[in-house]
Amino acid sequence: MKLHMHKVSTTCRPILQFVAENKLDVEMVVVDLMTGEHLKEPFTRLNPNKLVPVLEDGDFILTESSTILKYLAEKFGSPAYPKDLKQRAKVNEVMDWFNTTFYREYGYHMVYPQVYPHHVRQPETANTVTVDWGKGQAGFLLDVLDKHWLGPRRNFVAGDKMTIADFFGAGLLTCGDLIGVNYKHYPNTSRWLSRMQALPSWGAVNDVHNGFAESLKAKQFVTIK
Ligand SMILES: N[C@@H](CCC(=O)N[C@@H](CS)C(=O)NCC(=O)O)C(=O)O
Repeated sequence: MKLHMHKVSTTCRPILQFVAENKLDVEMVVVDLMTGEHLKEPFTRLNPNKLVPVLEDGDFILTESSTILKYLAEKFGSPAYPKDLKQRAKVNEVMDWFNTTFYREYGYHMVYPQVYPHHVRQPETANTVTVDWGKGQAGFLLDVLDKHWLGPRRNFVAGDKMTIADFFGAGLLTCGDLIGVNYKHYPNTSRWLSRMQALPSWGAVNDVHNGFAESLKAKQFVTIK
């Protein structure tokens, strides 16, 4: 089984983390996003969307990070994707929330238009409006994460046990590192994220991402602190 990926990618990091923590037998194939390897063949035959990650399991090809996590967890029989119908539905619920509601505003409207040239809207005023909109929505959604999905007593986003929703959510949330987001006003989120960052493989999985965040530190961003 192969995972086509890049370590800087927000949507690859949760899968890399899950694979590393569970020592799964998955070969990593780097797709060089910096040279545009994902924009041309042969990669585009695997994913015409021109996006990583892509999982290759024999002749079975799977895209979409959330789906890949579920597939791997199921394939390797991980308790991090509970079999119980209702528990599994709760994991799916929070993963969908992270993937659509949260990530759209936080990643695509606030973080990426400030960091990645191909996400910058033109003219400049359109970018400003997008980022301001994203920041407003993201502030509200961080509050939902902090008070609703987590709250003062919950250790993990779908209950008392760590699930693939935590791997997914922590990866998506930390794209905010690129613009210096901190969670001072979100104590439950801080507590949860520290728990995820204490995973033995966190440092190795996130080294490229952390290096990128470090390289952006001197820049001024619209952020949440
Ligand atoms: N919905 C997709 C999104 C994948 C995605 O956005 N991948 C980014 C990296 S985080 C990518 O490949 N970007 C390449 C580009 O923007 O040119 C998923 O969850 O897998």
